Amino acid sequence: IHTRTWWKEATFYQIYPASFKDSDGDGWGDIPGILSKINYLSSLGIDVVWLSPMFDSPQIDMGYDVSNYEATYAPYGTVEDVERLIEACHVHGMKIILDLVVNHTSDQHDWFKESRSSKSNPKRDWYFWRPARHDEQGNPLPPTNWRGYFAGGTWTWDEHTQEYYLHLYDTSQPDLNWENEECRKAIYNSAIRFWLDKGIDGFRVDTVNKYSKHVDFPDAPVTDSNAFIQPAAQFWCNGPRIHEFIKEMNTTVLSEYTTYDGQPLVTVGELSLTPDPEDVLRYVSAREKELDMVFQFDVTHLGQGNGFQDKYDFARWKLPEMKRIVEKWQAFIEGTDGWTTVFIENHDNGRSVSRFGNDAPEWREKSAKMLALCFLTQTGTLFLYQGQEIGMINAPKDWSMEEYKDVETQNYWKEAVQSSESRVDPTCEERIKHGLQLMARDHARLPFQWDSSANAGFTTGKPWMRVHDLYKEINAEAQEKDSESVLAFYKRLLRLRKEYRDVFVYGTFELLDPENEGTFAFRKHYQERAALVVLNFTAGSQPIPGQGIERDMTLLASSYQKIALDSIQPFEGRVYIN
Ligand code: TEU
Repeated sequence: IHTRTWWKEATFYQIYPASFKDSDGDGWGDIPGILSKINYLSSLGIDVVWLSPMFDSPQIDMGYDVSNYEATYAPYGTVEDVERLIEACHVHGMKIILDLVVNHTSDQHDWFKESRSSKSNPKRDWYFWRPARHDEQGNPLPPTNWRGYFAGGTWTWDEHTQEYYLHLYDTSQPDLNWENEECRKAIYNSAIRFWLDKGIDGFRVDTVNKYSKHVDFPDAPVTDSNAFIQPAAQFWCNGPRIHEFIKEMNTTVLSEYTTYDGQPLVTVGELSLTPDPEDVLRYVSAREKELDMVFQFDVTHLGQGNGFQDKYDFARWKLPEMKRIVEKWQAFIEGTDGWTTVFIENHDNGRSVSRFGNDAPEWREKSAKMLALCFLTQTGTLFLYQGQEIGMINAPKDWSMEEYKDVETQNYWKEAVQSSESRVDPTCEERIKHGLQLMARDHARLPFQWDSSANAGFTTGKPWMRVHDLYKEINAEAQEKDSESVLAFYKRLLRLRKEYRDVFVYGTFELLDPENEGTFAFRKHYQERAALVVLNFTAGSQPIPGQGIERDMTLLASSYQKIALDSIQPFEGRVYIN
């Protein structure tokens, strides 16, 4: 039995500052814009706002490349604006957490500028600098053959000091050297204490399992004979000192603080590339005192190709795979002292309706409600991403690739075009385009659709990213007035999730009919209380899955107004309770 804690029952809502609400017409969302929507947030029924990076940044990776932890990106507002937002959240009974992005900084951060200035600079060792190797012909080679994220290698040559520096992400995002104690102290003071002292209630911890690398820097085995760079995550992910670092961060800094109302802070780590529950438990076991919970990405990986190189090469998946994944992480909390998270969207993924449902006009609302039923009834801490609650969908397929702004998208796209042009893989371009249309990170970054006025009411200026063509059909204002809207449905379900928290937030999970490819059904249990969730993931009517609806069950919520007893309609979802 899990002890009850505020953050287990809380619903978190992620705000992507660039795309939420612009208050001054420069085309970028901003903090005053978020403040102007505080009533919208509190009326949704959420408990915690997670604000994606609003720190100063050259925005090569949309703020996940921080150039100063103690300042804000000017178009977003000022540090005082953030203080006002913290205050406003608290006044409305909500908490607020920030992103902690400390695996790397921007190359524009003063620390890196100093580190890069000379080999003898005191901050030289705050990043990873290594000399070139040479092949048999004497040509320079990077220190390792590692492939990182964003379709590239992990080393960039620096002319000035004639060495390479390490970066798992873009070349503009050098990795901090957590092996260096002074560097860790600086991280704690600048990125963590500075904001905790301003009253935030915790952190979403970016790339939390990448701080420790194999610093002997071995080469990765060659699995792709066409390329120099090779998948190498085993050398830079979940490294030898990772648990020591996280424990230190917790005991020396985080544990000194509480939330604004005197409760323990909350931490949620981003834990990619860690599919094994035993490995995950080491991060979230309550007795280990590392993180409260982590994001685990099996669900959002559905459809992504195998491995890094093929991320956007769409791979067909079937519903039983999703069920097994859900079952795996629902079962995770049983018999352990670790907690789990529940989510289907964030700023790094395509919209769930387009990926897991159907975004055609006749099905998109149904799909959004069905997916809401699927995930809002699951055990764990619930995270929603802005726009999910109004059923926002992917960018239209007829947009050109130039509308996609994300550095990862652009790099994968370039790689695919080159591959097709050089005839190494002539169909690559078409395939990757399809994958990006479904799964690119850009889809989640389109401006929030507030109303049917110009630019969806997001900005009076020219939006940094194109607004969805369908904003007149899909927007918050219209849905506020419609008791059958996706938004109204989310609000209702969020209330029910609270009212029946025993079974929804803390209950145990039982998968029914696992092999059925059209429908998803599960039961939740908590002592005498049981809930039954039945969902149709297809555009055709299906028989009720499992053993049917038991006598003692009554309908708690349904995505259709009229239901049938022996069948479930296209993209219909229902939840029953005893
Ligand atoms: O993502 C970290 C990450 O490693 C990925 O697993 C992430 O899921 C991937 O980028 C998806 O394409 C975090 C942030 O969420 C992401 O936006 C940043 O680009 C990245 O860190 C670098 O800071």
